[in-house]
Amino acid sequence: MAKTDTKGRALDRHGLSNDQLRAIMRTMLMQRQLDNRGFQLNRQGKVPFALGSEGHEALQAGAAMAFRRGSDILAPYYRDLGLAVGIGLSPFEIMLSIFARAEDHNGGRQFPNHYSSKRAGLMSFSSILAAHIPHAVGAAFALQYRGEKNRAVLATCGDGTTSEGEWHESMNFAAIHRLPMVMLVENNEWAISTPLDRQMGQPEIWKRAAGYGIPGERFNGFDPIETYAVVNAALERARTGGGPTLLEGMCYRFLAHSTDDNDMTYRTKEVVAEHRKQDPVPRFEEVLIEHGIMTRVDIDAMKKDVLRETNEATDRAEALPYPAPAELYTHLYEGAWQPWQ
Ligand SMILES: Cc1ncc(C[n+]2csc(CCOP(=O)(O)OP(=O)(O)O)c2C)c(N)n1
Ligand SMILES: [Mg+2]
Repeated sequence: MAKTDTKGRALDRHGLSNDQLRAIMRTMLMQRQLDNRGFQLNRQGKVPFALGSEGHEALQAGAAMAFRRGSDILAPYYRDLGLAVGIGLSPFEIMLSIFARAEDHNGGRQFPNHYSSKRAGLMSFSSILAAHIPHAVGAAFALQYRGEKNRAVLATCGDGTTSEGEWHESMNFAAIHRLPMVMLVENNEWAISTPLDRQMGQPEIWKRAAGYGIPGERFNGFDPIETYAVVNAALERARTGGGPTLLEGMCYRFLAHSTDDNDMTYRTKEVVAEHRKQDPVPRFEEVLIEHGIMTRVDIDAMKKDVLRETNEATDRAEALPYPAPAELYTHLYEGAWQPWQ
């Protein structure tokens, strides 16, 4: 794993322009702001549920930069707020989902934080762990079957999800057919209250790639540039007929699993504080300042702008109506059929 500390060294930017590096910074700041807003709205009693993704910012913003808009497909999981924003969902679209308003892409009927967008190539998914991985494999198989070159599927999940049978079956199938797919595992060391050592006997998930006969790699998910480089190389291999890759990005879940979880029942404040020292957001701010890509003034202005956009998106979405009760069965049954008929 490369070092995130770049002090005194030239920045290995892996071909990323200054504009792209600033875009990564903005995605990370937006993710954190929207994350916090979800928790605040929940505590204000305005939304029933929110999921945090603090600690995953660098991993998701770096991976989003490697995603090719307009041709790649993203099969994400519920903690992928930064990936959703990074591939082009607006804060307003995120807020429509969190508030479950009728104007939301899913009509306000999905679980909060379960965004989808046909425009952005973001597949709809469920909260059932690993259920979306066979869907991702199916999408990759369709690309191959139709001979659609230069397209790939980026699928993500958490460390705990790799214990599911569907995960293994999907990896096996993807490997056999050399599908254009990247399986990106966001290893945050926890599956709600289950730590890694209660989840698997071999804690290096990337090593399972050898068992499938595909390339595997672990990387530092607190470093967005390293993440970009690794995910980009794997996506490029997938797009050009080189088959699937298993990637494992190391990060940490700084917040509780969700607004319904109290993490102090299974870990201590001290342990979390120790991991917070690696917080990828201030670290990346320092990297950009150190290498003259942004100044502290630029970053503060960016934070203000992100807050303004988040506030506007919140107010706009909150003012909109819920789906109408009469719409309850729309899209559930074929045609105009209703279950009481
Ligand atoms: C099939 C299934 N089993 C259990 C759950 C309950 N559950 C929801 S999230 C979660 C933990 C998942 O952990 P991980 O895959 O590491 O992702 P993280 O939440 O850490 O990002 C569990 C057990 C579920 N949603 N689906
Ligand atoms: Mg986890």
